[in-house]
Amino acid sequence: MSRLTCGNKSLDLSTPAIMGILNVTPDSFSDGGEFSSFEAACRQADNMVAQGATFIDIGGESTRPGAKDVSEADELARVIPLIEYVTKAHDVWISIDTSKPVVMRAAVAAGAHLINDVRALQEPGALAAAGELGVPVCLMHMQGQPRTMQQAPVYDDIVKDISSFFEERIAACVGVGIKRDNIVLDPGFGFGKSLAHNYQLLQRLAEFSSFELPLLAGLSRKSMFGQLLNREVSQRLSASLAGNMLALQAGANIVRVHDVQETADMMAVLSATKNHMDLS
Ligand code: 9MG
Repeated sequence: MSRLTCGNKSLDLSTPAIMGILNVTPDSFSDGGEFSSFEAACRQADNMVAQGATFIDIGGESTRPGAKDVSEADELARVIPLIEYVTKAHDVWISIDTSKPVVMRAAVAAGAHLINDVRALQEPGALAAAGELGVPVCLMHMQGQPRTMQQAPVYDDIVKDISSFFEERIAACVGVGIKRDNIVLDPGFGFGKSLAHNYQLLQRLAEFSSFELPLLAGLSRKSMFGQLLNREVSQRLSASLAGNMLALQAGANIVRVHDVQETADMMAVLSATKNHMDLS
């Protein structure tokens, strides 16, 4: 059974959990800066908790293809007040979406429980910081860097290549004292993957169950739906729900989404189907 622990907090992931996305960036790829004011971001956190989010993933750096770098000071100024607000207002898991060790340390000091790093703790000092902080980590696979990652990504066998990366990063994490059970794996949909790679990954997602670690799927509103359907970001809800449902059926334990209420409804249908004998 998958269980994450952080201090006296413990989360059983045998029932899948929703991670609500809260980007506080002026240029984030899918909410387009909608929550860049502090008040709006607080209300969005309140809504996501009320709608059933187990995690609120707070990020101050956009990782969309071609996004500009953000300074440490700007990232801290965006995320720390929000972490402080959510810590006080809600009993919810807070994940900090960052690759910067300084932000990791300040975020955990402010109340964050999990480090969600799209660079899988490969930036200088990040691995050591995560080891010292002792919180769960999510290791995401990305081929290349956000600025260039969509320029002709290549794999021999996408699942084997990502699995080798996971093995190396898990060993590095365990080496600095992170408990293996506190590692979440994420194949990184849209991060250095072609359209065909993304759909192959979704089809083969269950193969990552061999790690016996929680699996996170980040599919919400991604370009793999926009490209397939020729839909703008705001028109990708149905496709995101379909993708997340497939991911959950393939064993995903956490889905990272913008649309918490709609995802919770979809998950209720999945759960009722799985547990129909408990229904009257
Ligand atoms: C920050 N971020 C953007 N997309 C993501 C994804 O697919 N997974 C994770 N873990 N983080 C993401």
